[in-house]
Amino acid sequence: MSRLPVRLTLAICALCTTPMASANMVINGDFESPNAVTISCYQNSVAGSWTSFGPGGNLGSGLVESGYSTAGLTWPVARSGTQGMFVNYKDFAGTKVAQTISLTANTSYQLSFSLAGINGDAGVPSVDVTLGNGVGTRNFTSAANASWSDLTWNFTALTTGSTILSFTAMGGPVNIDAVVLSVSPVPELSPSAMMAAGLVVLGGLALRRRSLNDRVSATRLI
Ligand SMILES: [Ca+2]
Repeated sequence: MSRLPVRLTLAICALCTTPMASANMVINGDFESPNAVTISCYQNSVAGSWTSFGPGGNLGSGLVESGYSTAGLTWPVARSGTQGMFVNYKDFAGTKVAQTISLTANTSYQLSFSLAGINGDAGVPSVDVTLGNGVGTRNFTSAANASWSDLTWNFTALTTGSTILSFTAMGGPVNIDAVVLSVSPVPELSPSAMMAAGLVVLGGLALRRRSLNDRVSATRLI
């Protein structure tokens, strides 16, 4: 086969692949349940499948309604839906939110979430995201205000089993929303691309066969 058809085949494959959809492995990743309207912020309790931790009272972490405001502090408008998760200062030891998930060895995942601070608080929002199964911890920061940063972490699990996904405050108070954990997209060849690639390969084979025939004919003439 000539080299040109091979390159064309690869180009078509690259252009026509489509990523496979993968479900969100995190339950209640947008923190919309339970309803936070009547509890505002500073909850230190189980929220859906998330568990929020902290010393208690108004020093903990928990669901916060969109745009909640008090004492000169204004929380961000929710990145998704009408509420998010608030995790207080690192000085309030153990303030974090966590959920148990399952990972599979040698599988690549993508974690995405949004991070913001609070208008009126100068603390830098910093959060450690931690996973077991050989993944480890990665730190993320956002601007010291209520503007959301959309963040992504691509990683590969080394072992199989359940582990805890946690977000721990490492600086100023943080807000988290729109958490999505999914298996990394795997390119999948679409039917039309497979047909186009097949035609290119067949064309290349036909060209090669004709070239060989021409050479054989030329040899006989000599
Ligand atoms: Ca939300």
